[in-house]
Amino acid sequence: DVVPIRRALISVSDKTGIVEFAQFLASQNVELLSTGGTAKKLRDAGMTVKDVSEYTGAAECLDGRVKTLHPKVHGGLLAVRGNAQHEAQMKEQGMSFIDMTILNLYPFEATVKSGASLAQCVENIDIGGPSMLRSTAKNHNFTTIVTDPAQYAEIQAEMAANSGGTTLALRRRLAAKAFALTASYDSAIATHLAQEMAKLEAPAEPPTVPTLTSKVVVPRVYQPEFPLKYGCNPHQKPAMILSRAGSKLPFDVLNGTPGYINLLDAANAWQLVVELKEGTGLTAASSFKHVSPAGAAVAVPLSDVECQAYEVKPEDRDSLTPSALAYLRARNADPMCSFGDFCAVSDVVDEGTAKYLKKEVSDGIVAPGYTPEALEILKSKKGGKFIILQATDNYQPGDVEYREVYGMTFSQKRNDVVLTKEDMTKQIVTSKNELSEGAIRDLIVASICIKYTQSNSVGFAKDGMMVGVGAGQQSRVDCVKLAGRKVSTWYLRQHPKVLALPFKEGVKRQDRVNARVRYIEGDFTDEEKVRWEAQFSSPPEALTAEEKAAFLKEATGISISSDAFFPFRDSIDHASKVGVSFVAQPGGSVQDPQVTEACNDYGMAMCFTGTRLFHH
Ligand code: 93A
Repeated sequence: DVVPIRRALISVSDKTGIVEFAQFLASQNVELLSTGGTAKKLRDAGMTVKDVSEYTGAAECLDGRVKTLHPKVHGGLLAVRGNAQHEAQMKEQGMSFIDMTILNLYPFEATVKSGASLAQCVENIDIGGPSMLRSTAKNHNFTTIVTDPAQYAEIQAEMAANSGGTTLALRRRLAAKAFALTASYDSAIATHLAQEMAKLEAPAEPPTVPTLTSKVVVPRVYQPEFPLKYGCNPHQKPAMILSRAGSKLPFDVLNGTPGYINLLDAANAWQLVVELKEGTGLTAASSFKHVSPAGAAVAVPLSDVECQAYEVKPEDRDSLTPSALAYLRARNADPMCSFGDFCAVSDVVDEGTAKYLKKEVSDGIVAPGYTPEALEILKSKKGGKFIILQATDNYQPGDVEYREVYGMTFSQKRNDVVLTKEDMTKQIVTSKNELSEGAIRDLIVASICIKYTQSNSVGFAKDGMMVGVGAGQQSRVDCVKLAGRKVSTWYLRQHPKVLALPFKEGVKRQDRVNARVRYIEGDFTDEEKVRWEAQFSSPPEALTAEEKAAFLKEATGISISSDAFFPFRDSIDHASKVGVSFVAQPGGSVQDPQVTEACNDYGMAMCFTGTRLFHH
């Protein structure tokens, strides 16, 4: 795999060490081609070089913008050695093999740092250099790309040790470095141009904006939108919401005063329902607490037992609109956690949904619109303080997101991956390799839900509804245990003894929710038990461990999705205890075979989506 170097093209902006390296190449009988400034430097040192323009027959032009952009250069670099057709075409067009390119790029970042004008910076965007770099690096089976004076010594040593040739290992390593270089070069250009744009769009002077408590200076790339009472905590003020200069916010505030965490919830809850609707074609809703979903669901009809467990009167069931149904399901994944939630609905909120919401303790809602009746009902909630946000029509967030933490500004491409049926079915790795439409829908629901859940996360779904979300645990198996406990509680809420609990008149809705959960958990002290029993007309008989176990055995057909791979089989072992039949996860662990075997042991079907979904 050693390729001898017979001809090299040298084109460097940073001419450090180039004369010595070129002299070494000449000593190995390498013919040297070179561009204007580089050729002059080498000739001044007494060397013989051929101008690229002499080789191509095309003069350098346009102030040097076109020097090496010529088929004879790229053909010489890209031709596959030993390919008869390539070689015949080269001959026809008078091309010669070029075996090595030594280049470094126009100093774009140094020009920016020097405070040069935008025009000067733009002139320092190298076009020909990266093109040759890519051609040479692509064809590294035969060609060697040298991009940094720091590489000269190593290459010289390698050529000396290999009779003037380079090894494939070295050529491949250099090619990888070269592509990394153009990636960061282009990213620096993109960042600088975006910053220049923001400067153009922002007001000339940074405005000072009054907040509720004092004044803040707004960085130029932002424009102030509205003040917040405080940030994450009451002592974190001033606080405000800004938008990127030149763009709008994704929501209009129709009622109430949203706080910092409300808006974080709204941003996540809204994206989640939009994607759920796109992914399933069904109306969707979500219920958020502390920037993770307590529940999320699509509008799938309720069974009789569910109606009882979720306190839906039989006569009301048929009049539930899709929005009301989706929110009712989202709220009933974990109604204890959903207390004081921020919710999102994918469709226009109607009177039925508003009436249902009115009964629940909730902080606010985001939706694409509200009927006049719904708006009136919601506005009267919470003494008029219920937050109502309307999502902006056709809002398009930027492709890149920025966030500042402790003086560091992070930027990343937005997580705009769309999870579809294809992701759930393209790589099913278990012996059981068929998924029903319902299972596919539930895996999509669970996967989209965890995309908006603080990591690590796993989520369980059944009948288009999340039935357990495990958020923000450092170990994956803890997520499974936490969410698995929620699944058991959700399921046991449908136990006949739970449905029959004899609540006294006047016990509030949320107190009934909490009392049922305590009944299922069953771990009262004597004192707690007395207080708990006071809510009932007669003391309920305990729900025994045996009764719970027998009932839970009936739970099956549940789907689980994980935001990253399962590192051990323990998560599957735990999932098997709460009726899991279907699993979606990215895959990619060294223990994938053991995890797959665990699924096979329990007769589960598991698909690898190939997409990690960490969220912070
Ligand atoms: O202006 S370019 O974008 N167009 C070209 O065709 C071209 N060819 C080489 N930049 C081009 N180069 C760059 O010129 C190289 O990447 C290198 O940085 C520089 C070397 O120019 P000189 O040899 O004239 O100093």
